[in-house]
Amino acid sequence: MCDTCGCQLHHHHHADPKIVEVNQSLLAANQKQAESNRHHIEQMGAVAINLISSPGSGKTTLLERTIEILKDTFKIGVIEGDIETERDADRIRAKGVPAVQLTTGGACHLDAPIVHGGLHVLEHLAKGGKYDLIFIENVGNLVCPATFDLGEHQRVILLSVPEGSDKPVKYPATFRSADLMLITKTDLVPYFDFSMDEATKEAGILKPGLEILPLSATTGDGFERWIAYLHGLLKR
Ligand SMILES: Nc1nc2c(ncn2[C@@H]2O[C@H](COP(=O)(O)OP(=O)(O)OP(=O)(O)O)[C@@H](O)[C@H]2O)c(=O)[nH]1
Ligand SMILES: [Mg+2]
Repeated sequence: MCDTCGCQLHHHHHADPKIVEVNQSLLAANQKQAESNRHHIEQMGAVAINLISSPGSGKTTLLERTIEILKDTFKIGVIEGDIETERDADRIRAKGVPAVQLTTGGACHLDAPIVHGGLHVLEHLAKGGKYDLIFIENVGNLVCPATFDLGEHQRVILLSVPEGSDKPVKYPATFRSADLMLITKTDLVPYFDFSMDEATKEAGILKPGLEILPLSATTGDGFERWIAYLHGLLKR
């Protein structure tokens, strides 16, 4: 459970009933805003992807390489969530793509109201306000973001090889909420005690049928399947 925002308090059996009530109404308000965000994103012509992982699992690096490959094919926009700093948005802008940095001022996850503000800014950064693909990079955290729908169409969870293959079992709610799981930094497999079998099997138990793609943003290994997945989303 998260001390900053109290998210997932509603799952905590020792919680004060008053806190549970406040939390449920907060989540209901979030859900309502998320539906409105989804509509707004569709009005902008786009499909949105919410990227969730621990800090440093490779979200921004994945985006940098993906943008290099796809920026002449699709109109891409990025919303970056961080506790502080414009660093990740600056990395994306350096690739020539519009990026909005949202800073949460301490909170460990993005929520739908803050993303709503980000969508309006992103809209003004593109000609005609139109995009094909909007990536929302969540605050690095494997617990809190799972509870908050941002209005995305797809939720992609990254697990990097150095974190260990036990992470799906240890953070089940997050992996259960995934539409796709990326196992990142596969170039590091020789140096870590990471079991592809364990990670894949456990994630598959939490979310039967979950698609899992291993890749490396350093070598580009596995990117064909990731790029094909993105093409598939846009054909729907
Ligand atoms: N070896 C290797 N390193 C990688 C790979 N992808 C990312 N990294 C490194 O991992 C570190 C963290 O990468 P980021 O992309 O900043 O991670 P992030 O998930 O955006 O981090 P936060 O935004 O802080 O949560 C950087 O030093 C990257 O160079 C990869 O495929 N292989
Ligand atoms: Mg990042």
